Amino acid sequence: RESRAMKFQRQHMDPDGPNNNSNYCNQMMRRRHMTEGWCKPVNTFVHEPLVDVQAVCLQGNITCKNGQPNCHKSNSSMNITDCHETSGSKYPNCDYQTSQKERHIIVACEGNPYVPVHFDASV
Ligand code: PAP
Repeated sequence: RESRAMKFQRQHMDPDGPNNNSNYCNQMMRRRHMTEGWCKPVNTFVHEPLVDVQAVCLQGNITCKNGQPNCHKSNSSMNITDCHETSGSKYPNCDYQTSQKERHIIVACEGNPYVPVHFDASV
């Protein structure tokens, strides 16, 4: 079974991207299996080395959106792509708007090793 840490990497890590293409989210949301059973409405991909994203778990500790205490905000801004489902999207034809940004990321971390398991926000 897929661990939470591996699920985070599948859903949120794309160190070599983005491919500079307005179809990025349509392709990646499908390729990373987030359009199976439903269209995941919002998802962010991070275009930085995995070690740099894992290191965020050692950076500023903050409260998560759900009130849990295990969130961390990156010291540096990172290259990300936000994917938002469009108003016309209808499962199984999931359709997304692609927006590239440079933001600080906030992730929730768990376990030993203490690694990212959830993408909370970008600021
Ligand atoms: P996403 O939130 O990164 O988009 P999601 O598929 O919702 O991905 O999975 C987040 C996982 O992190 C959840 O575990 P699960 O896959 O076993 O359901 C969720 O419980 C876990 N998690 C740990 N800490 C938090 C937190 N502070 N806020 C939200 N989810 C958290």
